[in-house]
Amino acid sequence: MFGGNDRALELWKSINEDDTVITIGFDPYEYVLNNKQIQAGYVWHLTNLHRPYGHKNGEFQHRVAFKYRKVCSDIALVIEEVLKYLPKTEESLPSVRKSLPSLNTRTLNRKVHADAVDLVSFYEELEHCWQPNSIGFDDVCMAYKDRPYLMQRRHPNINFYSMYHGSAMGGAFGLGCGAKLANPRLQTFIFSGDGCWRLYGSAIADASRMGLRLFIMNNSCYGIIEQGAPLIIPGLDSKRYHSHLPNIDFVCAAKAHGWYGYKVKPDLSNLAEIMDACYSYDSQSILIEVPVDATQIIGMNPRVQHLQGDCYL
Ligand SMILES: Cc1ncc(C[n+]2csc(CCOP(=O)(O)OP(=O)(O)O)c2C)c(N)n1
Repeated sequence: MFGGNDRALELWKSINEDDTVITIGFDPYEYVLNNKQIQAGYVWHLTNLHRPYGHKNGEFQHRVAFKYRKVCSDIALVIEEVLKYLPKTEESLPSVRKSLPSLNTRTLNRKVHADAVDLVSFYEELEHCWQPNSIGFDDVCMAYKDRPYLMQRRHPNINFYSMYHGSAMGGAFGLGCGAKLANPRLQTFIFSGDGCWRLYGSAIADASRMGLRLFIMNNSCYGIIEQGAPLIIPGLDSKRYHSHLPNIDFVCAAKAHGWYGYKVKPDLSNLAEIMDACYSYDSQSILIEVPVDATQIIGMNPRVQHLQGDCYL
């Protein structure tokens, strides 16, 4: 749902009583189900948790419209067994990844203001840069709907985690620190917004030698609010969104806190060099400021469709 590509959303919306859905783990919360029940005739829930968060009597029957079955055991073992019965698709082979068709059909606006990067080109270029043993986190900012939307498929070199369930701005920075502490050999990337930054920015000096790679998607505003508010509170004077943020020079901020700082050029001509630096330096933390135009809408936010009246983004 949130961050889903067009084909995934189309399939999800088409689910009906004739379908079976197999969930590997199950986090049936608002950002995934939009407060609706899964409409499949049968939902199989594979899990290793006896009491998953938000369960009723250990189960999620209340989150599905029809039949529900929970299989609680070693998930890997169950999947290995199940896969024997599913048809093999080429998609599972990393070698054919490059030639796979796009799963998106919307036409995206590529015209951004002169100082900003085109996000489509930015994320596409990054796809060529990921090296093995990388891990990434999307903070509660547009990156958590845009990056997965454009990336579409899992990259063999990097596992990404998006912060939409807890949805507390700034949380990805803590996750990045945790991942790096748990396994210092992981190349750890965090995608955060200039609004999210305001929740942890004062703490970055303490992480200057942790070898973190922090991308700040800087659009001088709470972009998700700016994009969502017209749908959620139609007719409200945009001044009352309170979404504007005074600009910060993030490269200066990085250097002032003992980090290295780079700014991505609008034409992306220095992105490869910046990524080389990310993979070359060891324990030195690096901040990368990405100038972004908040009017460029990439990933969908289906969640706003049911957020009306008294609600929180
Ligand atoms: C602690 C907290 N406060 C408020 C929100 C509501 N909220 C969700 S996204 C967002 C804006 C994020 O702004 P920014 O980091 O600049 O990212 P952008 O949307 O511009 O990409 C806000 C205020 C939240 N999720 N968490």
